[in-house]
Amino acid sequence: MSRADLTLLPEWQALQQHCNHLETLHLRELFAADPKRGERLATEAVGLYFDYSKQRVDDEALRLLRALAQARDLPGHIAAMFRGDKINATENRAVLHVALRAPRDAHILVDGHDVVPDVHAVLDRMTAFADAVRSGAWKGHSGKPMRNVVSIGIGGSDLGPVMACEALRDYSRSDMTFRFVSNVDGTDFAEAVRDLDAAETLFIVCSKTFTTLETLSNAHAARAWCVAALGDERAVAKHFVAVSTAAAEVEKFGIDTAQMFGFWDWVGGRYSMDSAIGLSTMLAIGPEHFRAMLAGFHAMDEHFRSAPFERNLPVLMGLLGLWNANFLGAATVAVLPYEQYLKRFPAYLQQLTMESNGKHVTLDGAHVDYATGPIYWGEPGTNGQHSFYQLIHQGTHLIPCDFIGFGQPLQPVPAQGGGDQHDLLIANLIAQGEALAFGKTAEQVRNEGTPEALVPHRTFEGNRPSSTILAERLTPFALGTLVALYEHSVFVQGAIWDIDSFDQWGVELGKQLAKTTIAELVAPTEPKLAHDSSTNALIRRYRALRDGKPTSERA
Ligand code: G6Q
Repeated sequence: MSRADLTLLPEWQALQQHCNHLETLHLRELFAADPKRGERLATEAVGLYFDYSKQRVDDEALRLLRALAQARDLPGHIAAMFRGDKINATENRAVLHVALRAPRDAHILVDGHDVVPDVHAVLDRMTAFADAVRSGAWKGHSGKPMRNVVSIGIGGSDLGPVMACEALRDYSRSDMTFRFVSNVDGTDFAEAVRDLDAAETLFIVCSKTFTTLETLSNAHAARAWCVAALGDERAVAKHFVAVSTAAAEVEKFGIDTAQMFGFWDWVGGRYSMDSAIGLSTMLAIGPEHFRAMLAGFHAMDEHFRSAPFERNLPVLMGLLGLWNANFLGAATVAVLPYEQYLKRFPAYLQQLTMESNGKHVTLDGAHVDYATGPIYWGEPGTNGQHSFYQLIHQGTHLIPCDFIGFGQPLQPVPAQGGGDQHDLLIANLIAQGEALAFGKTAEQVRNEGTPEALVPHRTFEGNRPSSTILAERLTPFALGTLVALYEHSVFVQGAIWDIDSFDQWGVELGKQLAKTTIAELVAPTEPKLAHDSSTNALIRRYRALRDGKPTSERA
């Protein structure tokens, strides 16, 4: 049987049959039949409590999902990743973000070479640099210490550090400013530096390839801004460092490779926040907190590698996501952190999950006949409750939710009438999961005295699945565990779907397409256009709008 024949596996077919049965049952019935369900279908590891009792599964569904994982040799896939096998087949690369957080005494071989000492050598250089900048020992061209850090990068070279710097702001140097520039829209750069003094500003140019259009454009803009303000080309040496795998390109740009922090082709962009790409995070929170974050990642790695599937968090989360996507037909997942510091977490997860598992062919190129990666989106609670939750509660789409919350606030604020506002926050988290699962029957609504005409409008069907993740406090360690949980759950799904979760040909396409179009936009006279009629007209219209041509002359 080819690996493409996932849906022909007996385990898959048994799941399908069992799903037909489970679809007749409401979460109300599942909870009523098992008073201990809420505790039984919950597990805890490395400081994360994971409650999946409000997912529409029973013991048999869970057993069959684990059997499916075995049938697809998930243990073999996990071992292959940790061993450094080239599991990113289309790019012929190992996938070893787990090596980025391996302890100093670990050994992980890529082509016979132990990469762990290389990882720690870079971490040590980052530490020395971060200490120098944070202590003021690193001086700018005019002798001033650095108070502003601007990280330039995009996609995987941006989203992780942006998310981590926001998530760990409470652990950051409040006397330093951290900004991020990603978009090729000049507004992004202009707004990021508007109020900064170039003499106190350090730029970190982050690009694995160092050829990405957006990043190079912004890096050139930054260099011009810095040199113009400081009046000397030589200022670049003190105000620019690079993070890249491409030393030659870094040199070509004009940054001395002595000021380059390296990483390796076995680190995927969206899995790189704990490589040197995280230099801005380390500058913000300091080397010790950064290493605590890595320890959190590593703790989850070890859990993933060794815990039995029954209580393996990434395996459970991955399997439940697959169940929702493939059997219950859910096309999306809402990620709802009840923690303001995690406001960029859904955006970060969008890349992690959708770039990894947004694939339509198997590893050997066959078209899949099952859904792959769902659409991830979300906003922090409680804000979302006042906008899109309506659709989750009463709309026609099934939207499984991940609720994320913490026991202790980082910013305690007394609530009116006693307690802390944090209690109010978490009360909302808990109540939302309950309402989604159990809803409100027409009878309950009637008993509240609701006029008959309004009963259907005020009835909530419930049976909307969700998981809840609770941890004690949002620490660097906890953030590491949380990110690694999602990284590995994406891996679990990719392994079962038999797709390459580590390539991104769709991104490469974008990088190519704009190159042709830009030439047509900037040509002094309109070039001969050979696109479809819509694309041709848009190019003409843009040129006319840009050049302020009168309406009559517009295409
Ligand atoms: C991530 C993707 C993509 C990449 C960016 C930036 O997995 O490959 O988001 O990170 O396109 O690429 P560079 O780091 O090479 O500039």
